[in-house]
Amino acid sequence: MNAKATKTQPSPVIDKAAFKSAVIKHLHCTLGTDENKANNHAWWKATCAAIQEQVLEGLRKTQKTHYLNDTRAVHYFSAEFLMGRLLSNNLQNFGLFDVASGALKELGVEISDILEEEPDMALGNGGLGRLAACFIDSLATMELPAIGYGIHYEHGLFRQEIKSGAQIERPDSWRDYGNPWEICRPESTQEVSLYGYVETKYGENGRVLKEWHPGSIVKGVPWDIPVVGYEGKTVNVLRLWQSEASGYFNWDVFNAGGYVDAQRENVQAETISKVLYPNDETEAGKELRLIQQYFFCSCSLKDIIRRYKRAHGDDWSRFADQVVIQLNDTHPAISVPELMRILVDRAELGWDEAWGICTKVFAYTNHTLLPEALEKWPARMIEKILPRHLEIIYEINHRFMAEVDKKWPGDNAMKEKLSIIEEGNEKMVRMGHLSVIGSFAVNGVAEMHSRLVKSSLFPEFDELYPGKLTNVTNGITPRRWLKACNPGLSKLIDKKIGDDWPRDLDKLQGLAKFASNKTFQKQFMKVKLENKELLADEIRKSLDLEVDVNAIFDVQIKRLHEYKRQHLALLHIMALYRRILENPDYDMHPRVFVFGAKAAPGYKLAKDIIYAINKVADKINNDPRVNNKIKIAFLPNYRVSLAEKMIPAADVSEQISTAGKEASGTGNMKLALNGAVTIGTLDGANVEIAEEVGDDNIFIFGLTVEEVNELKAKGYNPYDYYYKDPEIKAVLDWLETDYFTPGKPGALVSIKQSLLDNGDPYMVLADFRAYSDAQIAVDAAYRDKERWAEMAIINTAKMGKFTSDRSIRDYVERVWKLSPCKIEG
Ligand code: RUG
Repeated sequence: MNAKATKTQPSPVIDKAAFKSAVIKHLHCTLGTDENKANNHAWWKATCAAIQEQVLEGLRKTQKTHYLNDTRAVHYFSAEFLMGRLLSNNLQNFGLFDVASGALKELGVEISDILEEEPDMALGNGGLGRLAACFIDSLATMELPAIGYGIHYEHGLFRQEIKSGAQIERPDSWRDYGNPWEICRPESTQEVSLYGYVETKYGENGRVLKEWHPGSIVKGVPWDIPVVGYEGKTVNVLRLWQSEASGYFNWDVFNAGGYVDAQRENVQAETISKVLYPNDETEAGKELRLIQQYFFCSCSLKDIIRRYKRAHGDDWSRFADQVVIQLNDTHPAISVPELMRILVDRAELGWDEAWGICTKVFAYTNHTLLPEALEKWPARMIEKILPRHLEIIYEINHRFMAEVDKKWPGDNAMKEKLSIIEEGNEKMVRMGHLSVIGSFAVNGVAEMHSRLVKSSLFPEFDELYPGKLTNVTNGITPRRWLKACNPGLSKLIDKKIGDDWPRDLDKLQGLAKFASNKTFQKQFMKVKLENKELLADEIRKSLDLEVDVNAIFDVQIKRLHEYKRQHLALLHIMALYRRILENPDYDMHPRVFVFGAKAAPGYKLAKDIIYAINKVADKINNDPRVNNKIKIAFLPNYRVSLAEKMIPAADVSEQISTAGKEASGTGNMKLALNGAVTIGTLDGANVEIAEEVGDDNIFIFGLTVEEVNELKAKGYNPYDYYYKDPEIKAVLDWLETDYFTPGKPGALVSIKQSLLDNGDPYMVLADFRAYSDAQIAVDAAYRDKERWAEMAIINTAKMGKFTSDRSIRDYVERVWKLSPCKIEG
């Protein structure tokens, strides 16, 4: 009994015949090949070019409409945009996926083969960069005027290879064969100054004028990537800046025979956008990274101002009405003094007027409470690279200190705490404080995280600026994370409740009433099984490992970090293995533990954990005594396109961070949306997922934030757990032997050391028993097929809250105050 479907799929803008001729035209005229000679790569490029015709037409109309309407727009500043692949997404959003697939079939080409040709645009590390990508998708879908601004990295996040169990980093060369989506806009090139010194002059009426004499100037060349909204009406832009030397080479040096020196200058300038820093949640502390941040912020601000001036000339009074800039983390925080510099030094506005504009333009998103991830730059480094900006930061701070003194008269400790400048051996500039002070709104990314931002990270700022700190819970785009990546489930949902859920995810609620319907359960689990078969193929191809699709697919995919506790999962797997060795009849449903994770190259313990997972996998996967009850698959090079294959196949979603450490998580939302049941701590957005799905449809375990803090306060000693729990002791001691690393005793010992001698900073041992008990409950629940199917369906049905459209709606209402702009025609 199917619900009446409301037909709201995007209607194809062209038909199959027209699409086919567009593909052939591009094969011939753009690529200079033909149907007989073309390989999959050429077919992919020709297909991209065919759809790009529609994309560019949409872009032209959108830009014209926004210009004519002089729209207020949000400018999303982010050092990372983890876009993944675009072809399938763009086809889906134009309603052309089936058209393209049919056209290609008639040409003898399988669309699934050519989709695999597209390199991922991996211009981000993880959650933060992928969030930015989901947000620009939603902004376009909701017809909101928006531009994403970032860096056109030549090399995105490193490609991970696993050699003898260990992570090896290889460069990612996503543009080696060109990127069919991007358009270079040399006419909008900007210049960025660096280094040098500041001259103080005196103007009319004794006004102090500051002139920055830069030591170096580089060019920022923009590349535009069109961002197609669902139904293809609004096409916004992601503008990424590439660095270049400002004069191709220095002709004087060249003529004097110094060609190599001249080239060196080019190389230095081009280095700025060469590589993405592969750090997630850790402070990079590198001069080049600060230059990268300034480079893209400066280019973007100048670009925004150029556009504003085209409409408003030198009248700055409307700037804050037209422009809102969202700072994605502190990475773009240097924008605050940069805008002040432009307004005060260049436009010659008074400080108060300039500050008034600035603090109406910027809003800041905080993504972490981890102290090591809160950016601080040495003042002397800023002084060297951006001497004028340091002066401006000091001035902002000086005036802010007066505000603090007004609120807490004479309280020097408070001043020290809140100051942008951290005094110590080395003076540091706290970018978080600068962002809070320079913004009109500050948000955390999940309810619990935002509460902690208020209560423990910035409590005094909350007191000083009531109402400035707020929450916007993260979200994910259902277009990519269900419709495109899980066509089986999408079609089943379309049939059951209609096909308008990709725009209005709350519609999935309509599935809840079928959760206990046997027929629907069978259909739902059949799709899951088919997806598991596809992932099993991938595991076979990638690891030469056979896995049973009737086993529980237990998936943990995220960056590797101690706080995310992949090592808790590992200890539990070792414990299961030990139970089986001790009792061959140990009763458990077969399980495939699937991992995907990259470790920052300099993060030794994270790399050791990857090594340990692979070594334990080698042993268990090949031990006949295990009788296939456990398989472990660590899939190398976790990235967006791999996530799209893993997520639809997951039965269990591992979200096991130490409570209070994961700001939100977004993988948790993607997995639940695709019918995986979460085993997780009360951390980040898990809390809200639990609220949505209800206690019966999630496995929550472990210490709460309050309990973590209490335990820490009274003195946490991991040895208490080691000596008290024989299983914990046994698995930790096992790590010291050469059982998993024959001939190399001690190869895994760093994990034991971190959990005992180093004090177990993320309380893995404290949560181990609760985790193991929750896994026993998962096992029992899975064996009741109907009960499990019901849980899985409820998870999909209750994910409406986590669409990034809702996040964007919250930003629009609470922060940006934007209006949609219809693109006609
Ligand atoms: O760790 C956080 C995730 O919890 C969150 O979901 C994501 C998006 O808000 O951002 C991640 N994050 C935090 N990435 N980098 C940082 C610190 O700079």
